[in-house]
Formats: sequence, structure tokens, C-alpha cells
Amino acid sequence: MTQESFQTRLARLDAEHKALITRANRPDPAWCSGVFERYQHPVVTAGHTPLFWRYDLDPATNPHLMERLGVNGAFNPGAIALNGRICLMCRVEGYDRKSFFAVAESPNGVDNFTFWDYPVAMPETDDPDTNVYDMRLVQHEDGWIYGLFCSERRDPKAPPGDLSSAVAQGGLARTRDLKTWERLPDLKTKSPQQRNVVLHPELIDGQYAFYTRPQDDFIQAGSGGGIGWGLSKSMSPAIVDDETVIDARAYHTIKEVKNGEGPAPIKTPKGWLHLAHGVRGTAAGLRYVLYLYLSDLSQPWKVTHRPAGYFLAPVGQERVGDVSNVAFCNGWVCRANGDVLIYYASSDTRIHVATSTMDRLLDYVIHTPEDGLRSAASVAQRIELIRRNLSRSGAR
Ligand code: M1P
Repeated sequence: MTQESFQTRLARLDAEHKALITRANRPDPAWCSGVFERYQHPVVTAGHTPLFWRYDLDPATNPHLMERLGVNGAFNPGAIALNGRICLMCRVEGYDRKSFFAVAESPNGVDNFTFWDYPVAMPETDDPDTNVYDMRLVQHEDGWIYGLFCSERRDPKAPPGDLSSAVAQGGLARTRDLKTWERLPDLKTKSPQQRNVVLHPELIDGQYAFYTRPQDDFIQAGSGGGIGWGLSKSMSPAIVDDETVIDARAYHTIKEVKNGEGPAPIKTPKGWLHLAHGVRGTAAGLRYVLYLYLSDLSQPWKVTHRPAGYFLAPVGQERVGDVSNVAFCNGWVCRANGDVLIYYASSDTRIHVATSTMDRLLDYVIHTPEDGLRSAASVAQRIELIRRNLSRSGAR
């Protein structure tokens, strides 16, 4: 077989990469829920990572221009507006299955995402992480930008032949610029496992407040009842002695197997707006969807509104990927004009944006009825809606 020359192949790869990262992205006209817009293309994929991260570009050491350090996926990003740009702290996963953090920035938040030249070199603790992922970026009122992420290590209690059992803990770090990071000790709680740990952006009675996800096992929530809440006197070390479940799992709902706080909640005039993921079991495996809830402004641990069901579920090609049937979100940005950019990943593979406004999201969260937890209650809700619609003059 004839092979392209090094230079021809490099020029082609370069052109394809440039075309991908500069491709315009518009709302998908076929999607019309009224709650949010979906977009035609993912905003960040493995293909967006620079060629110089993946290929040795020296013809002397890589004459076949082989992809030596491939990238498998880019997903589950934290998000923040910084210096007028939208920055996504992406979970980039190499072919070697290790995840790391890297910033992709865009001028408008919907296209033209470009990775910074270098990924984040996150400092380790004395007990090095095997894998780090799913960073929440929180601009805290104390002035720091905190990064909260899952730090995963092999279970020290696993028998020698068990190379899968792992322990997940809440990794913590802080920065001013997303480039230089100070690693803090992992969050301490009484739960054997922690994932989806999020920092509340404001102090509560002078203490740091955490959303947690107490869990018995690496995958299974076990006795872990849902999204927890707890306070710590400091961030270094951060110690939560008491976790109270504020958003519980429930039988036959979208969050019956487990749930987890997404990004840090957004402060609105009506309360704290939260985005979370819920997981249910199906014959085809777990299904991850996103939901919203609202909590009290001065007592954020008190949930005031819980719309039933999901707000966003994976559709079409989003349903397929390394871990199929997953929508996951740990990053969103609320602009000063009330526009909200929601960065969700599909199937642990790629990143999408959904756009909405604070007004629409509050309308959705406040006026969508709660889950009645029984078919009969759901039918009653629907009949009530149908009656109101049909009794309107002009209705059919
Ligand atoms: O594979 C789906 C998700 O699984 C985990 O989320 P959770 O802890 O809620 O089960 C995480 O590994 C997440 O990164 C992943 O997207």
C-alpha cells in the first residue's frame, strides 16, 4: 500500500483539525422543548485536542507520523467564565484510560473551543491518585477558584487478584488562573466512598459548605441515600463530620440507583438553582439523565422545588459512546444577562452545550409538578393539564 508522505499527511491532519475546531455551531432547529436549545454539533471532542498532544511531529523519530499518545474522549467538563472567555476544564482520557484535566476556551461558549497548549499538571498528595476526573470549578466568595474532582485509587483492601476494586474520594485544589494549582488534602467524610463532591459558592455561618454523595461502594450507592450536605471549618483540611441527605434517591424514579450534584448551584432571586444527575437501572444497563431542583436562598440545604423526571436525557448519537446512555453535567455558566450555558457530556465521550435563560429555567423548576411516585398520580397530573387545555376557548 502506498502511504502519504509525512508532510502530506501532516498537512491533511492539520487542515481537518482546524476545520473541526473552527466549525460554526448553531441551535438544532429540530429540537424545540422550550426549556433549552440543543446544538448541531458537540462543542469539544477527542478530535479537538491538539495534534501536538497526540503525534510526535518529528519525521526523524516518527517517520510514519503515527498517533502515539491517542486521546479516547473529552467529556464531563467544569465550566467558568474567565477574562471574557468561556473555559471548560475538560476530562480528557488517553488511550491508556488515564484521565487528566485540560482547558478548552471559546469566545462565545458554543463553538471555536481551542485547548490551551498544555494540560493541567495537577499536583499529587502524599497518596498519589491513580485517576482524576470530573472537576467542578467553583468561584468561591473567598476569592479562590476551587477545583473539586474525583480522586481514584486502587482499594488497598482488595485481594491481590482483584484489579478493579477502587476507592473514590473528593480531591480538592485551588487556583486563580486555572494554570497554577495548589493541591489541598482530599475531603474527609465518614463515607467510605465519595464522588460528585461540590462546593457551595458562599460561606454558610462562616463555614465551607459541601454537596457530597455518600456511597458504600465504588459503583453502588448502597446505603448512601442521595445528595448530601455538610459543613467544614476550613478548606485545608476540609473535614465534613455530618452529612445530611438533602435530595434523596427514590424508588421508581430517574434517581433510584444513585444521583449526584452537578456543577455548583447558581444563585437566583428565587433560590439556588441546582443541576444534578440521576441514575436508574434498565435491562440495558444504567441510564444517566439530568434534572434540576431549587433550594432556599438563605438555607440552601432546604429543597423547595423538585420538578418530576428529567430535564435533559441523551438523544440520538448522544446515546452511544464508551459508556452508552449517559448524560452527565458538572459545568454551567450563567451570564450577566441571564443566559445560561449548560455543558453536558454524552456517553462519557464528548461535550455538548445546551442554552437557556435563568427565567426559563426558573419557570421550569417552579411550575413543573413534582413526581407523584405512582402511575395514578402521574395520570391525575396529566388529566388536570388536559382539562385546563381543553377548557380554554379556542382549544379543540
Ligand atoms: O459512566 C457514567 C458516570 O459514572 C460516574 O458517575 P457516578 O459517580 O454518578 O456513577 C462517573 O465516573 C462519571 O464520570 C461518569 O460519567
